[in-house]
Parts: sequence; C-alpha cells; structure tokens
Amino acid sequence: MNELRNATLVFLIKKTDGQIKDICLALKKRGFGIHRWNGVGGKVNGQSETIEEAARREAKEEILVDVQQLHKVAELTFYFPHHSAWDQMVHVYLAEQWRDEPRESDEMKPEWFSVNELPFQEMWPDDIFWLPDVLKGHLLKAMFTFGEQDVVRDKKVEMVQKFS
Ligand code: 8OG
Repeated sequence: MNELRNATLVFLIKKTDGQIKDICLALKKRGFGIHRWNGVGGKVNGQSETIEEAARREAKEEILVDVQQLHKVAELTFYFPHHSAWDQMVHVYLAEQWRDEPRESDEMKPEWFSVNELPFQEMWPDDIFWLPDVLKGHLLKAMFTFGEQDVVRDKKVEMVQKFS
C-alpha cells in the first residue's frame, strides 16, 4: 500500500485562565472544502519541506500570519473509497502565538469564534467528532471513511498520550 499523502491543519487559539475560549476559523473561498469554515493548511511538499514547515507556510499564505510555536494535537486519516486520490493524513496543530493579525487572502477569510459557538453545520462533517475533544486539551488519532456527498460512513477516534 502506498504511504498516505500528508496535509496540515493549524488553528490559532486564545486561552483565558488556561482554557481555550476562542478559535480562528477561516472560510475557504476556493478548491477542496470550498465554503467551509476550517483551520488553515494544505498539502506538504514532501521533497522540500517538513510537515511543520508546510503548516507555517500555509498559515502565511492563507491568513497572512507567522505562527510561532506549533503544538500537535491530532492525526486524522481520511479515506474516500470512491475517490482514493483524496485519501490523506492530516496533521493538526494549535498555535497560541503568531505575528500579525489574521487577514483575508485569495483563498481564505478568517474570523474568530467562541469555542462554544462553532459553526459545525458549515464545517467538514467529521469535525464535530474530534474538534471538541482537541479544544478540551486532548490529543487524538482518528480515522474517517467518507461516502459520496461527504457523508461520514465509518469512524474511529482514540485519545493518545503522544505522537510517535
Ligand atoms: O491543499 P488542500 O486544499 O487540499 O487542503 C485541504 C485542507 O483541508 C487541509 O488543511 C486539510 C484540511 N482537511 C481535509 N479534510 C478535512 C476534514 O475532514 N476536516 C477538517 N477540519 N479539515 C480537513 O483535507
């Protein structure tokens, strides 16, 4: 079996009293995931950059911020049996510090949300199964199989202590 393609996903967060209270989502204006709110990220250029370098590059390209420290919180594997070219592993990071405020680019329009009021109806349908746990401070590995029309057909979510 071929190794899965790697992609990145970064969420800027703000904490109050040690708890995550606000998260920056960005509306995708074109391409894969168009019209959905999401973190920022994309494919890793496997030959020329590490996964973290890709995460920083995408944050700069999509919402014009320089993220400082990245904290890995999830590894999500997505399978699309009807379109296996879309299969990928998404490495998810939180960032608490960045330079410059998030700004709109050709690709994404950022906005801050309270973690209690996330627009799950306008996000990827798997997000509701893992993002709330990540925002509570858990680390996790998850696997989702999608059917056509982006329906989640199968899922497995497990908490982990660390990533190998
Ligand atoms: O470069 P491209 O447009 O393919 O990047 C896709 C982005 O979307 C990348 O950041 C990874 C992310 N992504 C998926 N699937 C899912 C998903 O199911 N939920 C969330 N929240 N993000 C996803 O590719």
